[in-house]
Amino acid sequence: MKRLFAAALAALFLLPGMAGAEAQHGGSTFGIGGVLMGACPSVGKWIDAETLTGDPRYAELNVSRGDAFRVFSMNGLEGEGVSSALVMEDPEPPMFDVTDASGKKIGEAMTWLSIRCSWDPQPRRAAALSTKNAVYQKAVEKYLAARGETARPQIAQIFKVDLEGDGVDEVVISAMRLKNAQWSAGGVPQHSGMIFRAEPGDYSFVLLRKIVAGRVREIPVCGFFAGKNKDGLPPTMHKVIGFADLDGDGVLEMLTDSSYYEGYWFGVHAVQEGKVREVLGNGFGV
Ligand SMILES: [Ca+2]
Ligand SMILES: [Ca+2]
Repeated sequence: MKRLFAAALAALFLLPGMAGAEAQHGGSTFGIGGVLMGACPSVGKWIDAETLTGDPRYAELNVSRGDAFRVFSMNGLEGEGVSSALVMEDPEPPMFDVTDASGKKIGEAMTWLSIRCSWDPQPRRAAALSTKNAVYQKAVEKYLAARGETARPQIAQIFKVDLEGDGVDEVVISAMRLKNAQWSAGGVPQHSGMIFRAEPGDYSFVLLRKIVAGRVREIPVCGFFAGKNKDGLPPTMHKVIGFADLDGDGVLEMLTDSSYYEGYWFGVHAVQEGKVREVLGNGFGV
């Protein structure tokens, strides 16, 4: 009875001028590595940064100086603070920082998630698994072979995470063979840096392993395959940078960083009916 009364009271105060679902949801706004990615005014509705900054209908969700944001890494909540004003300098994407009470920027790394929303965007955490895992080595080898790639599997990251919260874990793998890429001391991929041309046979991809209708399926998230590279393409390094529920439906989206010669791209990928779709992306470069 008490709850019913509270709900009625909330509806009374929140509903005028707003759709019911959006009033309860409150919307989200988020950036990765300081790049404004977009907003979700409601569950499953993805607004890109260009629309968010240009369409007056979304002015409430746009970033202004002093908005409350939380900053997350793969390790969880890194801090809470307020946003700077948006910096709009073409051709760069809109950028903003989040600073703590002492004015210090939160998130030293390039790839942290800054988000403003009313729910917990990280209700479940991903666990990093050993990249030497034989089962996943075999899976990647099979995936490459099916694409006609003869290069041996070279796994960079493996994460175990329950995306939907249905009690069944998904596995997200990034694998790459980029002959001239930069790797950190710990064997973690860093950046494809200033490599102008990929070597033949170079590859880099992110794969979701998921049980769909009782069967294990491998669903591509994003990928680069140089093949013989007759066109002389630079390599793209794809890697996983996080998992978060950005639209408030309780399902985690996959966040990726794709870097290439003088450019980078952050992607937000959602699983929809057994497929993976890039629902939002933003970055810099040609
Ligand atoms: Ca699951
Ligand atoms: Ca979600």
